[in-house]
Amino acid sequence: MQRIILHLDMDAFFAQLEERANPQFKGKPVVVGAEPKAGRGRGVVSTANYEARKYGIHSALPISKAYSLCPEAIFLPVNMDLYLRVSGQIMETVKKYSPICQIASLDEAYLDLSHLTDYAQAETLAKKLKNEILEKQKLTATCGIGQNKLVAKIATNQAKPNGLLVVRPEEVSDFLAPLGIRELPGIGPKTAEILGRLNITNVLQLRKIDLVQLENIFGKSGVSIYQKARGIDDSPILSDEPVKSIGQEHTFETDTRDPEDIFGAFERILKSVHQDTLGQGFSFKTITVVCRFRGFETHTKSKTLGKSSSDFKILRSESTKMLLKFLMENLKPVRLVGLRLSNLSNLKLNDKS
Ligand code: TTP
Ligand code: MG
Repeated sequence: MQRIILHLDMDAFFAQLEERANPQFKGKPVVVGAEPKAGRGRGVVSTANYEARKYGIHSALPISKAYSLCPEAIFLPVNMDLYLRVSGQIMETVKKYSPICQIASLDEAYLDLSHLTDYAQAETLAKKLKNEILEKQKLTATCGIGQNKLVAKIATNQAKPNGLLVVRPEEVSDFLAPLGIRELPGIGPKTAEILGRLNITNVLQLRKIDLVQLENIFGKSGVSIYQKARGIDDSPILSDEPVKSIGQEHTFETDTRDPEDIFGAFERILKSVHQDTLGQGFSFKTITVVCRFRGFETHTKSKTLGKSSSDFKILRSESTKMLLKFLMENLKPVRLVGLRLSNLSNLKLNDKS
C-alpha cells in the first residue's frame, strides 16, 4: 500500500524561541548554548539561528570555536523550561492533523497521512499545519512529505528553513541521487570517511556499490546503507513513543585529574539522574558512562544489568567502576563526565531493586 508520511521540524528551535521573546535579536546572529566566556567557555553550541550559521556556527560546535567565528553574536544560555513548554504546545497542534503521530524529539514529529488519497492533499494539509503553528506560536517550521520517514525527513532537511517539500514516489530516485552521502540520516563521519576512500561522496555513486560489497565493508549495517541510498524505509510511525533514556553531563571549568573534582561532579550527576528517572516513574536496565578527555577524545561504556533496577547503590557501584576504568586506561585530563540510563521500564510501586 502507498504510504504518505509527513515530517515536521521547527527551524532553529531554541534560537527561534529566544528571538520571539526578544524581538530586538531579529536579524542578528544568535547562539544558544554554553557560556562563551570571551572564548574560554568549555561547553558546546545547542543551536544557532540561520544568521549565525552563515559564520559556520552549528549545533555541537565547541562554544569557544563559535565565539572565535563570530564574537559579536548574541550568546544565550539554554532555557529548557521554556523550550519544553512550547514544544508541548506545538505537539498538541501537530497531533490534531493525524491520529498516527510520532513525536521524534522536542521539535520534530512524523505524521502518517496514508488515509489521504494523494500527495496534493497532503501538501494542502502541511500548509495548514505550518500556518496554524505560525499563527498560534509565531514560529516557523519546515515540512517534508514522502513515501516513508526517511524520504520525508530528508525532504525537510532540504527545504529548511520555513519550507515545504513534497517528494512523490516517482521522484525519489532523482531527488536523492545528487545529495551528499552525509545527507542520509545515519550516515555519520566514520561511514562517510570509509566511503570517501572509495571516491563515493554522493548518493548516485553510493548506488553503484552492490549489497554484497556493502555488507563486506560494513557488516550488518550494509543493508541499511543500501536501502537508504534507494529511499527504502519500512519503519512504522510509532505513536506516543516512550522516553528512551535519561541522562546528564558535566563539563569541567578546566580539564582535571583531581579525583575530588571528578567524583564530586559524578556523584551529583548520579543523584540527579537517579532522581529524574524514578521521578518519571522508570526503572533502568542499562547504564552508560561517558568520559571525554582533553582533545575531545570521548569514550563510552555500558553495562546492562540482569534485571531492571531502581537501586541507587547498584547504579553508583556499576557506573563508578566504568568511570574508574576510563581513568585507569587513559591518563589525560578529563574534560567531561556523563551518565545515561536506558532500557527503561515502568517502575512498579514497592519495586525496590
Ligand atoms: P534540530 O532540529 O536538529 O536543530 P534546530 O531546530 O536548531 O535547527 P534546524 O532544525 O532548523 O536545522 O534540533 C532541535 C533543537 O535541539 C535545537 O534547537 C537545539 C537542540 N539541540 C541540541 O541541544 N544539541 C544538538 O546537538 C542538536 C542537534 C540540537
Ligand atoms: Mg529543528
